[in-house]
Amino acid sequence: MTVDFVHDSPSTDVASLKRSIANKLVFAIGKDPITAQPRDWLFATMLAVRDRLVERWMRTTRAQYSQESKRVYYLSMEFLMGRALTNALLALGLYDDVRGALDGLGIDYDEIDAIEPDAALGNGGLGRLAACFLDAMATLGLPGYGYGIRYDYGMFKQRIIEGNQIEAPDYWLANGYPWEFPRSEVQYLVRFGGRLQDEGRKVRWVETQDVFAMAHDHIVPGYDTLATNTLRLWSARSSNEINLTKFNQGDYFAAVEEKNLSENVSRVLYPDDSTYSGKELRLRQEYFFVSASLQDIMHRHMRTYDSVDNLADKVAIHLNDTHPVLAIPELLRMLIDDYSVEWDKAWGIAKKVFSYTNHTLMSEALETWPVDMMGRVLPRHLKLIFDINDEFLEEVRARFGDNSDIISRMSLVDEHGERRVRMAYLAVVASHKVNGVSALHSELMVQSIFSDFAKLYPERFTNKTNGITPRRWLAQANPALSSVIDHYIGKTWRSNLDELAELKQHMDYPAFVKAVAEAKFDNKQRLARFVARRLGGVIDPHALFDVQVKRIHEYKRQLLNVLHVITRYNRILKHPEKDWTPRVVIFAGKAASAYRMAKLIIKLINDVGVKINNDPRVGDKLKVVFIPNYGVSLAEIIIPAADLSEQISTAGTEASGTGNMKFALNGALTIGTLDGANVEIREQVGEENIFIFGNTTEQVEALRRDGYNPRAFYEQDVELHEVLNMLASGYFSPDDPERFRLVFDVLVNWGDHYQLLADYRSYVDTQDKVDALYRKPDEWTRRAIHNIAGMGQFSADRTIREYAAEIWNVAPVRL
Ligand code: 26W
Repeated sequence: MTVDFVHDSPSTDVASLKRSIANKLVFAIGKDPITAQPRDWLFATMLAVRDRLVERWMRTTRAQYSQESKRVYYLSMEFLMGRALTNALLALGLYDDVRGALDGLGIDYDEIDAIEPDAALGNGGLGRLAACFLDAMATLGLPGYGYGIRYDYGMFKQRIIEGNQIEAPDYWLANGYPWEFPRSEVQYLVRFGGRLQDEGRKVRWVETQDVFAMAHDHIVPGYDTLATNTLRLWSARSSNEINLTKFNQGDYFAAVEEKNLSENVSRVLYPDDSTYSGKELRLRQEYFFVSASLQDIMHRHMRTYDSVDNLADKVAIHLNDTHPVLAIPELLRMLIDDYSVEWDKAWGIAKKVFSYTNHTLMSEALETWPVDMMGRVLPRHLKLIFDINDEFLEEVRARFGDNSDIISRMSLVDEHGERRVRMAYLAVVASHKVNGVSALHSELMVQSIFSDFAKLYPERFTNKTNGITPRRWLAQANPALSSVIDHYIGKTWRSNLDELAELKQHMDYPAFVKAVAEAKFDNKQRLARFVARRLGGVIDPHALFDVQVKRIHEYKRQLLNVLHVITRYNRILKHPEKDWTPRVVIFAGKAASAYRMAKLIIKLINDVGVKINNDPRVGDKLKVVFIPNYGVSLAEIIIPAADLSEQISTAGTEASGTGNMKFALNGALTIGTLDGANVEIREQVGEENIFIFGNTTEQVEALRRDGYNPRAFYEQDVELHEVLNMLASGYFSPDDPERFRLVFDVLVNWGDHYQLLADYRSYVDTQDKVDALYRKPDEWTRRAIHNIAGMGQFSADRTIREYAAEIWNVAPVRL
């Protein structure tokens, strides 16, 4: 560019920040400070801070172009970003300055921070992992792009009314969202339905119903680096504004109806991560964002290189679970039909571009789309999948012989009953790497769902143990502990988490141990205040805070936790004179709206809480709290306050878990099974610093294989017997004695699929050991420090470095 282009680089001293915020309030928000509301100040501050990111963002993008960097595109249906403001300020190193600037304007930072809406565009672990990965990619300077959907409604808001979950819509965009840049000039046409016209090698896809995908960009700041990445979210825009004929005939509603229908595709996040439901709108959502993203990727590539020949050298596309797997036939479609590439070459390119992460082994959550439906919605893609399958099954025959068993087991199309496309198999066949998310899960993955494929493509399967970003999950969520750590080992752990190991050297300084304990106590007081404000209940920060927060699922076994709570209650009633270790058992989490058992578990937790919390014989010895509306921002308050982290899934069911890492990083001790990443956490912190209980994967398997009789546990364990009888007899539901009969039946009479009763005794006995240790506060804190010190391995930076080197083959951009 030769034109003289001058703009003001925003300064970052307190006085300039103050002026910027004031200017934004007046000129961008259009508010007089006399009448400005807290939200006006929040938005003004966000805009002022965003300004400080834009130049870095442009520099990063330019550097990627000029260095012809290979880029990685992380395709995910979910990004659970949470709040953006504090994260950006910490990344920029401007946190204290902006606080000061606001102070000078008479505004309390904490007050405006608390009203920033969470970007809650995800369900749980998979969505939050995507957000942590974006943070790590930016921090490492990798050219990483997130692509997803800009849902109008994110994860529903949960209210608890009379102990029941009530869902309310999360219209997070209601007041606008100053963090995003709408790009109305970046729109791609996405087509559905129609029919195919065969033209030899190419196929014409005609008479489609079309919708535009419009880009919205979010800045993803790297921590303590100029590198700044992009999360691009697509929102649906009708392709035919309104139907003018109908409009002119005076039927205004019919005229806008079509527009509304086509824009529905980005309306709402599916709030279910437990069961695959096979709804057509979901298929449309998946294709919608995948098609827009691939068009965008191809557009960017062709602008620079004008050839598809080097696509695999410059583009890596990562599939976050199977939800974006339609990217595979979509890339083939574009290469073959739009760029006239022949099949073999197109397929060869695709197999180098894609990689895929599996996040669950549970069959009920694996996506399979009816052939019928796919044929209607995406006829061209179905045909391409059949073509892939033909070629793939040839390979299977060549390797295993013409064995019809193997062929039908491995086929991308399940022919039993209604024919269905197996999306996970398609992902495996088209990806050069397939990974699980913990050592155990990656191992089980190749032994179970992908065992045939692992024989055919052994080099393809690998492990990438999950990680979390220490910026949000320690620096931002836990300033109290962060400043203690800073004092002893300096501040650079934020981008090099392995340095936390140095904390062990200070273990013998009583002042250090005391400071860590005090930070925990501060955080417990902070949570107690929050609970008092929100729920009106009083909890004592001196009690042991025993915390289980995550989606409500039978496999995560919140019910096992409840069985222990009731056991403890019974013991207290029998021996009120004993010197009990006071506990507050804290739950939070959402249930999928159609998941009846999960909702019943929420009701049970609340009913048990009402009984115990109001029983004068119990007093402060035991309290049960259900905190509504779990999400990223609530996690940031709860996790730093935990003494004990409940990670108690049936061995073999939790792919990794990432909450487990967040708790340990914040100095909670884990009580957990040998499941997911718990196994690796134990290796890192030492087995004396974690409470492991229950059956191993092998033992769980053996019980399933050889016959498991939960009733025997019910009959033989006196305490368990009593607890279960209380559920069945309506002890906790006097208003409806039958309410929890179902829980009893599921556990005692209907096979107890997740084997709670088999692990009950071991769990309860281990909880006794927890009590004993908590009575030695210094010893407890020392073990907590071992946990903090052992978490270096679980930084998302480590995980992303491994993906970059071993899967994506991408390198940092030089700035
Ligand atoms: C199609 C319905 C559906 C939607 C989402 C089924 C399954 C999912 C996700 C795969 C569920 C999920 O979030 N899995 C979690 O992924 C985390 C990140 O890898 C792991 O830490 C958790 O163990 C795993 O449950």
